[in-house]
Amino acid sequence: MVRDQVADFSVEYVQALDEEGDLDAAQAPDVDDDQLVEMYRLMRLSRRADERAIALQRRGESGTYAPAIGQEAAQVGSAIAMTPDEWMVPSFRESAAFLTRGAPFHRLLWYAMGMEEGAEVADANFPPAIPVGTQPLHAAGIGWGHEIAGERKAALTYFGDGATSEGDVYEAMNVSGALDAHAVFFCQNNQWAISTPRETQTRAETLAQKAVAAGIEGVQVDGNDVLGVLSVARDALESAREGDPVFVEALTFRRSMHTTSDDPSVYRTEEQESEWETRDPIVRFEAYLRNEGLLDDDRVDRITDEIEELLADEIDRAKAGREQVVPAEMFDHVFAETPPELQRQRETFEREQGDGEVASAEEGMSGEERAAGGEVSGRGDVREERETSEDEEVSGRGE
Ligand SMILES: Cc1ncc(C[n+]2csc(CCOP(=O)(O)OP(=O)(O)O)c2C)c(N)n1
Repeated sequence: MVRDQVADFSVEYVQALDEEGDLDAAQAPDVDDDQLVEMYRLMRLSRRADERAIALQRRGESGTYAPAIGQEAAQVGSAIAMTPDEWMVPSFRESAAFLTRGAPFHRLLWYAMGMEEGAEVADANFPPAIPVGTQPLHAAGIGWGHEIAGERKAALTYFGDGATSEGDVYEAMNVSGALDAHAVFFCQNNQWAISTPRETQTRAETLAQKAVAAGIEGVQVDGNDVLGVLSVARDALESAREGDPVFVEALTFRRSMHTTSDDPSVYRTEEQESEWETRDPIVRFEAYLRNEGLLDDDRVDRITDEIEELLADEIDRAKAGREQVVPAEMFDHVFAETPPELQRQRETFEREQGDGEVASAEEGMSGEERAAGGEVSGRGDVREERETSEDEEVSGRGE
């Protein structure tokens, strides 16, 4: 009888900046001073943007929103490692990653407000995926495309710990391994899938080891350490660009609610929350930058003021755009050619909507214009609004 061990694996854990803000030089990525401060600004921008989005929802000015509060290091550190023309394939919680990639905040708000314009595919950013764990398949497809085309590019997809229990996620990793897809699977293990804790999500000791069965590399990183994440994401992207996909598990914590429809106090304790408060990604990074002499009170105040001004402006843009929306347009972007049943639904919706201003704009349209998406529909105005904002570089990245 033969009885041999045929497989053995381990999972590496990476941390560059510890909880006190001390840097392990051996793990530190190469980043210049301006980039360091920019990463700090993006993390602060993202947190504040989420706070403002929650407040808008509470005032009834926006729909459901999924904040990334607590996950800024995981998202900023990974998104900034990508080149602008590499595809980001996000879930519904990637506000910090969007802002890092230059998406304007008003577009995230439009999405939360239920506007089609917020879901536009722009600047190599896929729209947020609401069905849990479906988007890694898209990244696998894009990544396989890069392999076929011989392009040195990679797609990076974001998903949560809960998504790793979905078959789609494993299938995406497996097919990527088999076909040399240029894909990075970036899991933000924020400890909760709504009310399901990580402990009951899976019996696997790490989520990163889920890569083993797919035959691809898996690595764990301190997801509240922006420098560690940057370092790991850079390596993962480099590897993926060569046709070797990587699974990254970023250990982090969702500090806030799952979405604005959720109340975490129902399922988790204050002790759990305060334990992670001490590992806040922004506090740690700020301590490091202050130690390095890259931040002081004055600079922090200036960054705070700039962020407040930028967000106030973006919220005004979001609201102005919302005023011009024609709700019936939600039917126009489902199929290239609207099938008769959907057209019937659209007409019923328009008839029953009874919104004076919108109805009169719609009444002014011929059947042909309506079928064509309608230049007179008001969408043109929204587009103009968006173009203006992009021209003026009112984005997360612009100063
Ligand atoms: C296929 C599918 N099943 C269930 C849901 C309902 N749902 C929305 S978010 C969520 C939990 C997701 O948790 P996780 O993947 O850890 O991501 P997180 O929200 O923590 O970022 C669930 C079950 C859904 N949107 N899609």
